[in-house]
Amino acid sequence: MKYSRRGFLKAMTLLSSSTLAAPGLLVAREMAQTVPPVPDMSDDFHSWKVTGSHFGAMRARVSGDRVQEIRPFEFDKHPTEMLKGMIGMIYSPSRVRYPMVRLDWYRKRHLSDTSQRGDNRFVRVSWDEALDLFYEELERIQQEYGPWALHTGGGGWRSVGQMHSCVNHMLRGIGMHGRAVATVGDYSTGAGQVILPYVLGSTEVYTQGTSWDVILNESKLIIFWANDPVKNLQVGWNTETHETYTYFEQLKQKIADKQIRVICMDPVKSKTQKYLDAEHQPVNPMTDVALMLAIAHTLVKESLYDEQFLETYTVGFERFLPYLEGKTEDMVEKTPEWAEAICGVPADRIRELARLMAGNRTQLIFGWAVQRQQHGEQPYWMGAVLAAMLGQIGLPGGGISYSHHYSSVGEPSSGAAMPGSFPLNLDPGQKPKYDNTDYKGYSSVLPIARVVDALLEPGSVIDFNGSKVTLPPYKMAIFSGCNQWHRHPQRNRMKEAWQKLETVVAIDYNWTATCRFADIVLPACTTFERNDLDAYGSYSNRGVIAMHKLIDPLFNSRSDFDIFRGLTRRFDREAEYTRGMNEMQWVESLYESCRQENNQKGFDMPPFADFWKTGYVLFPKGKPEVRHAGFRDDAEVNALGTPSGFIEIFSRKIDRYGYEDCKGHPVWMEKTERSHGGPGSDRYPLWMQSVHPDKRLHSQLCESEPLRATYAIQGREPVFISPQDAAARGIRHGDLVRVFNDRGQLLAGAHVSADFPSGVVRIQEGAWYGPTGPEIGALDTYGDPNTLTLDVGTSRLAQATSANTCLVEIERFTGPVPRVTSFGGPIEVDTQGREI
Ligand SMILES: Nc1nc2c(c(=O)[nH]1)N[C@H]1C(S)=C(S)[C@@H](COP(=O)(O)OP(=O)(O)OC[C@H]3O[C@@H](n4cnc5c(=O)[nH]c(N)nc54)[C@H](O)[C@@H]3O)O[C@H]1N2
Ligand SMILES: Nc1nc2c(c(=O)[nH]1)N[C@H]1C(S)=C(S)[C@@H](COP(=O)(O)OP(=O)(O)OC[C@H]3O[C@@H](n4cnc5c(=O)[nH]c(N)nc54)[C@H](O)[C@@H]3O)O[C@H]1N2
Ligand SMILES: [Mo]
Repeated sequence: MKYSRRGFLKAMTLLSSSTLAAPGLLVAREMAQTVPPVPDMSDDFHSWKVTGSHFGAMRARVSGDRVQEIRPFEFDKHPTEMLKGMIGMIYSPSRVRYPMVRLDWYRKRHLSDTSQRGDNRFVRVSWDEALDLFYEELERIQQEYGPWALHTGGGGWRSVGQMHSCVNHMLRGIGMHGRAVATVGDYSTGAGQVILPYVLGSTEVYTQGTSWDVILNESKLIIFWANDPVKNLQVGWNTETHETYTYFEQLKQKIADKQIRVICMDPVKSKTQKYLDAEHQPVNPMTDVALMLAIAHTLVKESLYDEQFLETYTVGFERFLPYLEGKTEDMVEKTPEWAEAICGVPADRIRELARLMAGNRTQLIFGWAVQRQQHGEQPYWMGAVLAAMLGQIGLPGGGISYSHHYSSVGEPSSGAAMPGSFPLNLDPGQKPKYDNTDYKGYSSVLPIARVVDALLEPGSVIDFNGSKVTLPPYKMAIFSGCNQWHRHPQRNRMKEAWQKLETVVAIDYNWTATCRFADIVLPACTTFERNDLDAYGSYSNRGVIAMHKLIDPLFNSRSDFDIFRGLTRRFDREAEYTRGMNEMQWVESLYESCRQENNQKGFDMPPFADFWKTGYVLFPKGKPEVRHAGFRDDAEVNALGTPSGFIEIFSRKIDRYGYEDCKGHPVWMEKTERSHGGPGSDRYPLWMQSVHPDKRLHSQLCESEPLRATYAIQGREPVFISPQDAAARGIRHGDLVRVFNDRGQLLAGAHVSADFPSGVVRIQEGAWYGPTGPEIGALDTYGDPNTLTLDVGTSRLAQATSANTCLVEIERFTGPVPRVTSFGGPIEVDTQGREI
């Protein structure tokens, strides 16, 4: 029964030696011979500048100080369409051109009328004046209040580049001055990364998964559960390689050849389902736990579950089984008929799914949207329980994964070291100017999705992952490398909260809504306007990519490094901040440390000058791996990081917290609002999902006019709606519509599509917020879904975002059509408020 990992690796070598790496270093030149060049390359292509991005590596032709053309890097076999938006991003009319200060703040500083925030009237100032104002505010906050009064909101999708990573610059720069309120978790996997360590012993969401080579050879059934990898693998956390698309090509073929069956569990026909021509299993939104419970119920009733696996590798099944059988708690048996009424999947089909999963080598692959909703911890926990009952965790091509749609997880790591980054912390021995650790009883760290609660309910105490958090009423906030007014739910609630802030600083290259709602706005330059380097491949460690500066910073923009040099100079910490090095010295030193480390590991890297000229170093493909194989091999030696060391179907720790919204084992819980007959659906019958955009990275590239023109409808963000729901409302494809609920209202363009079932609509996250005015409730003129979403924590456990729990109604818009206010920057005024 026991599976030996070593035995498996040997078998792999025999099976697919051609795909495995030869020992030693595959140097760039050899690699070039095995990878066909991009077909329409011009002769001088290799002399074009190289750079990296979330969207992939690219080469740029620059002449006359202008980026003329951008093409995918020659090793990228599956470049994203988004590259077509790059030039439009650099030269967008929404660039922040000059340091700007909000009119009323300019007049009255921190005593300004904060209800005017968002009216978009700004006064242009010099860099010296802007940095003086910024510095004086930091001084005032630390002297009048203390570290609890300052919030540094970072941790978003700042541009790639290890030297210029802007969040690091902000944290180190501000950190030299004083302490602040920090955040923990993120908007992506807030619920998953908290629940899974209790269940599987690691976050799972950011870990390398079973290699695609293994899955393609061993799996007979793959379930993409709430997952659209073909859409979401277009971008990566570091410079994306798009390597995993090759496996999707192979998977498509294997489906056609009937070697592998793929089912997409999703309310919507996803891009992945359509690309692969896979089976679609529609499921009502937010009801996956009910479906999984009924599958588990069938496994028990038909004796299809792996008792021996549960016995050997898990704890707590005996506490879960009575719930499943309706003998405890709600006293409801979780039969397929019970589930059908909730999730909409016919009972017989549920039984069929259970038999299919138990009868085949089954790989469950979850996406993340399903945990970005109320009780988002539950589907992840229940997924793990289901996988444990199937008994295939740790087998090649079996078990469960929560990361295969992200940053080319599944392409094994080369094992090479990647370059480090500009430090975000102070150096050892360095102290902030205000070395004050007195937070006056408030928590110094907030769960990230609760940062707005802190402003609206200051001083209140909330539960979080077994501890208590006292919300600090911070007075000043600094945002860099994130777009808070895109990523956080419920705009009108944010508007109310922002009125409590005395001072807001935003640093960005784009005039986002976060800038519009700030007081001091500082223009960063884009990643194309500075020199840097990046990891090529976030998990595959495929290589190191040079990021050549293409053009000088446009307008009055500066690199984040230069911005914080200027700030730290104001309190005599510039030399400590920079360690006395300039941009290129930093880039070279990050490269050289990486080179030294790799030399010790047996990976050769050329001297810096050669690397900079060639533009890249590539490493060979890594060895395939199987997630949890070591644990399966020997559960004692390779115990999981859970309290028991085993998979926890029942968690005594969570049970002891006593949270009614996250109990000791996974359970089905009704949501505060839910479509398809759930609460609130009589007033607002449509579930709005705000998934990740196909042609943007969140709000990035929304400003790119050529790209936006490919999907906008009447200049607005599309709202996807089923033909039935559209017809019932007299809406036709291309109509301007108003989408609304009690939380807000927006204009969007109707995109009628049969990919959507009745009761489900979609507005992709990241559409730029553009209200008609600063007042609460104002109509959003472009279509930011977070105008409508709900800002509550997933549960007391994770306190993560619940953006995908959201009901709306839609109607044809017939009134006078307001212009879109989202793009094009501020209204520049003089100090008297006269428009310039
Ligand atoms: N409704 C809904 N909301 C969601 C989600 C959802 O699914 N539904 N998803 C959530 C998720 S998973 C995430 S990760 C978040 C993403 O939220 P964010 O990470 O905040 O989103 P981005 O739009 O990528 O914002 C990055 C900002 O950094 C700026 N920037 C880029 N490079 C630089 C630089 O070099 N210097 C400076 N100073 N600024 C720079 C960009 O211009 C942009 O404004 O959104 C969350 N919000
Ligand atoms: N193109 C592109 N790719 C990206 C990003 C981007 O902005 N653009 N962002 C990156 C980031 S930061 C992140 S966090 C990831 C996000 O990765 P995810 O959160 O996994 O992605 P989403 O696109 O929001 O949703 C994936 C699928 O979940 C389905 N879904 C939603 N709710 C439910 C439900 O209740 N039940 C079921 N069964 N299915 C449901 C949706 O219909 C969709 O097909 O993507 C990354 N990749
Ligand atoms: Mo994310």
